[in-house]
Amino acid sequence: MSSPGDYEAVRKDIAAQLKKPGYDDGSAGPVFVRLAWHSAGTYDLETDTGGSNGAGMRYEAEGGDPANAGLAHGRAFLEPVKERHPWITYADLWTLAGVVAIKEMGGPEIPWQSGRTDLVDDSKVPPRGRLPDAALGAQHLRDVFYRMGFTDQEIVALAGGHNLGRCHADRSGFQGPWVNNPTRFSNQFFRLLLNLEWKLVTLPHGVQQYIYEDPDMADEADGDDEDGEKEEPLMMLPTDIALITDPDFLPWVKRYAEDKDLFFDHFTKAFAKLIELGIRRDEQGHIINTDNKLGGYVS
Ligand code: ZEM
Repeated sequence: MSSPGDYEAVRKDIAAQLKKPGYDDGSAGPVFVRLAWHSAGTYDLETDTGGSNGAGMRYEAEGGDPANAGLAHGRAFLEPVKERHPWITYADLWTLAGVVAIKEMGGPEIPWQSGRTDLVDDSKVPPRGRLPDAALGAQHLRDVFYRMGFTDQEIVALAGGHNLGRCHADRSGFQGPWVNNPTRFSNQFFRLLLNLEWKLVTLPHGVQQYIYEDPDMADEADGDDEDGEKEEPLMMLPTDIALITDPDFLPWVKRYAEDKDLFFDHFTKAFAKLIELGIRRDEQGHIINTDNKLGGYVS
């Protein structure tokens, strides 16, 4: 057990949890990033409710939201870290895990501050339905992200999170990775979004998504490449395609596709803002609204 407040020790243990042979693409990193984002993405500016403070996903009311399907894997992967550092709150652990994973996968260093507290019961978890629905379009993205206080530019930057990980048919209904190397953070998502020909397909269970099938794959009748590994088509969600069909999102996609440093800079700022939504701090960085309607009582 580390001494309370030794976040460096926690960071090291999170990093040590990333490698997961046999799970997805061999890394827990992407699901940690999604866990951090979904813990925060419930924020509603108008009522000042939701957000990463509280860690409400431990309760069925939030954890069982179909939008959070699969995130139990991420939470379970972090249990050994919580056991070694029992003084850290889940709300801090989940946000820190996202930040550490991004960095370890080649992404930027995102500023992170501690002090979130965990709800003691489910009476103050945010209502379901606040997270985005990938089957919808640009208006829906604005409805959801403006509600949190984000701009069009920040929406596009944050959507760059889809450089990482994959969709799972048994979680969201969608299937496949967005990029060739889904455990390496880069701006490839934006380049592929612009440069490949995306074809709308209906999966056997009725879900619609966009795919790109590498023409070289057609030669390999059994779908295996030379290494004998399964090739699978790259994919885009309907909401990802909305980023190139919407005239106000498209210019940001183009800029991030051209300029990785700009993308990293804007992603850093937007992600740091995301995990601080609903949290107010004093000059020393201490959270001053731990017992407001967000909940956030120390457990
Ligand atoms: Zn995602 N995301 N996301 N996202 N996301 C999925 C997976 C991942 C949307 C969405 O519906 C989905 C952001 C924004 C948005 C990640 C990061 C971030 C999946 C697949 C869906 C359906 C889930 C599954 O089947 O496991 C929508 C509509 C978004 C609105 C713009 C933001 C913001 C993110 C972080 C900055 C990541 C890393 C994954 C991959 C998770 C994994 O397990 O591999």
